[in-house]
Amino acid sequence: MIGHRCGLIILIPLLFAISPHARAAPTLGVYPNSPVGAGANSIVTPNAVPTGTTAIHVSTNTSFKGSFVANLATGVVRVTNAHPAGTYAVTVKAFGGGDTTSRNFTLTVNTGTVCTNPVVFNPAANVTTTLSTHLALAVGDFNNDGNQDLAASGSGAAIRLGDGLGGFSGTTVVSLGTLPFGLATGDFNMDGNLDLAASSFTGNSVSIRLGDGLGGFSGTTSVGVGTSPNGLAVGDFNKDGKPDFAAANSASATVSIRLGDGLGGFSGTTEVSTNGNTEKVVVGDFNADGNPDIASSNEGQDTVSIRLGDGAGGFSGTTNVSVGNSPPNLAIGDFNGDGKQDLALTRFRRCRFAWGTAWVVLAEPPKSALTSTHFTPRSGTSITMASRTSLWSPQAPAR
Ligand SMILES: [Ca+2]
Ligand SMILES: [Ca+2]
Ligand SMILES: [Ca+2]
Ligand SMILES: [Ca+2]
Repeated sequence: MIGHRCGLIILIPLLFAISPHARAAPTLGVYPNSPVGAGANSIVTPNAVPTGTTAIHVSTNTSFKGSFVANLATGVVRVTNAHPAGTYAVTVKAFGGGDTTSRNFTLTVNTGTVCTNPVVFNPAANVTTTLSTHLALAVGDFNNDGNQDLAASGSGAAIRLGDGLGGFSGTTVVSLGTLPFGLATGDFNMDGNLDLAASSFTGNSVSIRLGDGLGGFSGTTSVGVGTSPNGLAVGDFNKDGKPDFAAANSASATVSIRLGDGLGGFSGTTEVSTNGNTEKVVVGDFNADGNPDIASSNEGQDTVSIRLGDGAGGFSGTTNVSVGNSPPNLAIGDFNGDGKQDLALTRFRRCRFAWGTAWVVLAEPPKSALTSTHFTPRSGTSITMASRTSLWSPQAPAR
């Protein structure tokens, strides 16, 4: 027995001496607090390059609707389409050797020049693709040149690279599952290049395609979800620093939650019940507890379901907000500037092609006691849209 004890005492320090670097925690430089204009892009450069790092993820609270991507070699964080205006505490998390290291900085998104009414949008050139129909759109900087690019799904995803002046070019079409009604972006393998996720309505799955940072995408990963998935949203639901996704399943009255491994893979079987006919899903933090929540539009039920996240990948609650008019689409924003996240919904007037307004629903206090009256439809807040092409719905494809 004495001999065994002596052996252990010698062996433990010896293991550390043989492989000190295998257990070294990843390092990150210090990031400066940085400003950026609303709707603009920016880069935030640390004072040192990362070491021992195999993946980096950048996150902030769910009010921020732009995107972050970190370069694995340099640690530089690219901020794309920063909005809305506000001050955000940003966390940069490095992974490596089984350890993590975090750095924080403040991103201040400044309000641009205040527009005087009426706001006028001038027509720009149409972007053409070879797809016969267009089912969903996503925006991101796919070739890392600082200009926002477009992905449009139909029979695959057409990628068009922006020139920063409103023009787009390219011929890339990325293979996807059938009927991709939902499209979302994120850096799923955390290599610093934006990737694509697309729902497959008839495949009951979500296609994951990994970006090469040059505008190309590859991979054949297909993640099983519920029945007839439509809308998609990306968030970090278990707060492990790795992007996850939520898929709205229109035929199974659920939202599928799948957790990312930071390498481009997803797992899990969580199905969050909704009020039915679930078309779209968005990620917010409606009770302001720091855990991402989800809201789903339930077309045909005339409701929006709010489900609160536990920060571990689970969701609870039964709140269904009556909004009427079979909302097919929804988006999150703070439309009255009170710091609470509100919802905007498109109206669907039963008649397949006749819609023309967006409906704004404002969140009401108190946040700590969220009920179905928390989100109150406001009369007089409809926004008249120029034409049906201004507000696209997957339930009424162009014909
Ligand atoms: Ca670009
Ligand atoms: Ca990536
Ligand atoms: Ca996660
Ligand atoms: Ca929450």
